[in-house]
Amino acid sequence: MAAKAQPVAIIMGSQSDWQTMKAAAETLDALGIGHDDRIVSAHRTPDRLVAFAKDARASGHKVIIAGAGGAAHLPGMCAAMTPLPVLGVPVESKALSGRDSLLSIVQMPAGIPVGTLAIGRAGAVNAALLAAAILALEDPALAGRLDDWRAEQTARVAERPAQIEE
Ligand code: RP5
Repeated sequence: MAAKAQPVAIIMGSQSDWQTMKAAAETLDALGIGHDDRIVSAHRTPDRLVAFAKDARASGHKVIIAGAGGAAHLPGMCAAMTPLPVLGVPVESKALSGRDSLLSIVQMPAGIPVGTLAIGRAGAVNAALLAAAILALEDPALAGRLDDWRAEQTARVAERPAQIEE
């Protein structure tokens, strides 16, 4: 029997990106959203990228989160080959602290959008939350879980800072 299609695909250019992208996976888990996590490199596995992106919609995915660092062509190339929304996460690079990743992902030509998030963990978490918000448009139960997640986040913020010994 074929595996159940997951609404979100998380793709990343390298195993080294998982340290960042697992924050997206954990956030989706917290919201009860299924995801398929894959290493798909625009440069090292271009045929895998083409096969994945061209089949993504038929595979049942609804949103793609794509994380990459350095010359981060993965989100844009993926977006070029699928009509699904693609959310790009710039992974922090060693050489340029992720500025290279950010600029590679954000400066898409008009006509092929990539929703670009912040560099690093914040971007990965927010990509998951944005994916959840997109899916929640047609899923009232998920919309309720997303409301709860945000309310819990608000409740965790103290009114005053804790006094920490120096
Ligand atoms: C990119 O090159 C990947 O997305 C990763 O962020 C970066 C470095 O990859 P590794 O050399 O660590 O495999 O393609």
